[in-house]
Amino acid sequence: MEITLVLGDITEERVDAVVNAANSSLLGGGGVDGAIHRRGGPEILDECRKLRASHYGGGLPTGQAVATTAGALPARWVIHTVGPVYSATEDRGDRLASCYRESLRVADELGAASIAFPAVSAGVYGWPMDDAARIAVGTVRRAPTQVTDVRFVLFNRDAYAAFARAL
Ligand code: AR6
Repeated sequence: MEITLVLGDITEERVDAVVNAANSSLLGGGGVDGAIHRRGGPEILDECRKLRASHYGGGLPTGQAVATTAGALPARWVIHTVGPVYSATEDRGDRLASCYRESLRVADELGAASIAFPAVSAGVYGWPMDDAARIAVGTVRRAPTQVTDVRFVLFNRDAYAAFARAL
């Protein structure tokens, strides 16, 4: 597996699967989630609504992942995962690691060879960037997966620097 760091907007990545830092409603939000739905168009939300009506009536649980079309994005699929909200008093690192493991497991089911991850939980959900990067890189490196091209797409220089330190 080759791991690459990219400074930029994840919606522009030409990969098989782009990972969305969603919330359990799967019905959109701000940050990466907002950008993916804006740029990918209404097909993504349509599939998300169908998932809510079928498998995930109560929402997608934290740490799990599920795929939809990528709509108008250059990618083929969006893999939605729900990161944990950061807590200073409770260690939720396992749940954050699970987002990366489960996203790669779904990517394997799809037959994806390349995947782009944002820094899950490190925006609105408040995770300190260095710790989020350490968990992301460590988990992906150890994951049993067929994916050969993993990109972490970071939105600003501080995030990029944190992932570079973690690598
Ligand atoms: N490309 C790459 N990274 C981005 C982009 C982009 N286009 N936009 C933002 N980031 P966040 P979370 C970075 O808040 O913390 C949503 O409302 C951002 O700078 O998107 O998991 C959902 O609906 C940060 O470093 O995700 C949930 O309610 C990282 O992506 C909630 O936010 C993650 O920030 C999820 O919060």
